[in-house]
Amino acid sequence: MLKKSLSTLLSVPFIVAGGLLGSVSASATPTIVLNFEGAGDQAQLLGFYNSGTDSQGNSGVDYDIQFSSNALSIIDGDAGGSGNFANAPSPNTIMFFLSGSAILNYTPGFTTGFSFYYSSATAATVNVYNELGATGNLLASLDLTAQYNQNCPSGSKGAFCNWTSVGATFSGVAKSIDFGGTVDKTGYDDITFSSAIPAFRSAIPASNVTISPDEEPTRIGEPASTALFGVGLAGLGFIRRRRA
Ligand SMILES: [Ca+2]
Ligand SMILES: [Ca+2]
Repeated sequence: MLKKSLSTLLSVPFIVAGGLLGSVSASATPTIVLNFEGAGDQAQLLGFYNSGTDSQGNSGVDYDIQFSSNALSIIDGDAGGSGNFANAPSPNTIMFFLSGSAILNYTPGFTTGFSFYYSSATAATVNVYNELGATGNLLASLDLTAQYNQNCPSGSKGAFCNWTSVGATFSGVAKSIDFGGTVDKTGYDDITFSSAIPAFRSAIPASNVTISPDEEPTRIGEPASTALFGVGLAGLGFIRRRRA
């Protein structure tokens, strides 16, 4: 609702002057979507979205977003990487945290809302704060469920095959996100700033989301395995093998 109202504000500012939007205290920031495409396999994201590179020398759009060293990208095994997932909203790369505090700082700040897709082997809460380093006031909380392998389409090629969107609106300016207890257990994609609704499967080659029942899924470990995120780099290094 807020996003729509602000769009109206931008197009016909004189109409809403002194109107019902008086409660909006911060200027709306543009929507930014981090889809992690182009980042490396098991790379530290670092300056990938900050005019720098990830730990493997790849660079993305400059959004002034600097990642801490424990935020990693991983490419799906079906795209040549070591990831054990399927059906991500923007194949073939996602983000996860392997260790540490899993805090993402966004110094310029963002308003209105926050959202993303996730696939998780644990229930957790993601919190948004108005100061860096997960400090200051709590602006929003997003609850995650352990759904990574639930209700996946038949033939999904990867253990983490359920990607669910979650989002929240808030007032004020947010500057950090604490991904909480999701270290080593949760993948993220299409992380969206300034919108409570994440980008949905935009600009995805159809070949990356089509699941063919005729193609035998490659072995992805035991049914209950959470190998992709569950057992550290050894698990992350698990590379799916194609049949000859
Ligand atoms: Ca896959
Ligand atoms: Ca992606």
